[in-house]
This record gives sequence, C-alpha cells and structure tokens, in this order.
Amino acid sequence: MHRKRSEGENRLVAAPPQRRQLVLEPVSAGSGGIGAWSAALTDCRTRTLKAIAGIDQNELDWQAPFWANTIGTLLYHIALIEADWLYAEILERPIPEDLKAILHLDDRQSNGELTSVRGETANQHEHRLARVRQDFRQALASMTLTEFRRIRHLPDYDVTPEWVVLHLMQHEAEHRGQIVVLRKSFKQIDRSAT
Ligand code: NI
Repeated sequence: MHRKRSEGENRLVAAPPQRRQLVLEPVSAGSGGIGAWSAALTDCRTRTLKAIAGIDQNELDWQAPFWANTIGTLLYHIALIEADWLYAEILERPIPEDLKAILHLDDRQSNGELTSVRGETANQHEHRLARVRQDFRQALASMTLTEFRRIRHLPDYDVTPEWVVLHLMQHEAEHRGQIVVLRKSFKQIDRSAT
C-alpha cells in the first residue's frame, strides 16, 4: 500500500539543525529576473567569504606540495576575472583607473600559471572582491532585461551578461572548492609537522 511520507521523510540527507531560508530574495534594483541573478551572485560570494573566514597570513600564502596556487593567488584571480568580464564583455568599456590600481598584476605569468600573489592580507583581498562586486551590482541594477540578454559580439565568441553571471558563479564556486581543500590540507600538514 502506498503510504504518504510525512515531512522530512522525502530527503536522503539529514536536515540542518537550524532552519534556513533557502530563498533568493531579488534585490530591489534590476528589472525582470536580474534581481534574482544579483541575489544569486551575493549567495555565491557569501559562501566564498565563509570559506575564508578567520584565515591567517600563513594560510593565504601557503604553497601546497601538490598545487601551484596559493589561496591568495586564487582570491586575486576571482576578483580580476570578475572585473574583466564586467568591463570587457558586459559594459564594453575599459576598466576605470581606480579599479585598475588594485588589479595591477596580470592574471597569468608567462608560463601560463596564475600570477602568484603573496603577502596580501585577508582585508586587502576582501576589499578588492567587494570593490569589483560593487561595480557589478551597480551595472546590473541599472540594466534592462533586454540589455541583460543582448548578445555582445567579441572577436572569439558571442556572449550575454546573463551567461557571464552564470559563468562567474561557477568559476568562483570551482575556485572556492580549491580554497577549502587548501585550508584543510594546510591544517593537516601543519598538525602533522608539529
Ligand atoms: Ni579561474
């Protein structure tokens, strides 16, 4: 006989102990569905900031034996890539000078690896990420849905801002996963050395 499951029986993983609101609250600005995309970007960033909460300088600059990029390198890269897609693809204009000043290093070195970033504090990284995001949110807030879905024709590809937002969230999430592994590895190696 078919039995109706009671609430909570429909899931395969244990529910978190505290009730959370798993809802995208569209920010007031932004027309059509853009507000929800903006909220999704914020959700993605919140998870990244949580992943680096309480990080110290040794962790930021640690070079893992199995991986070229430090956490500091990855945080710089996340900010730079977001600024690049925002200005080159979405806004189709040069990056403003004040933003360029905090993104002065190229993304990659001549050997193709990400440019190594060390010695920058967590505050500097967080400020850079926030500064880029401020421009991004402003751009989305004043954008019509038509503009959000207007195809930009670049030399090598055609792209819409809507796709850029999806891409940036995936990009940041992939690097966040690396950051989490690096932090765990740092703690384990640090512990095994003492
Ligand atoms: Ni990347």
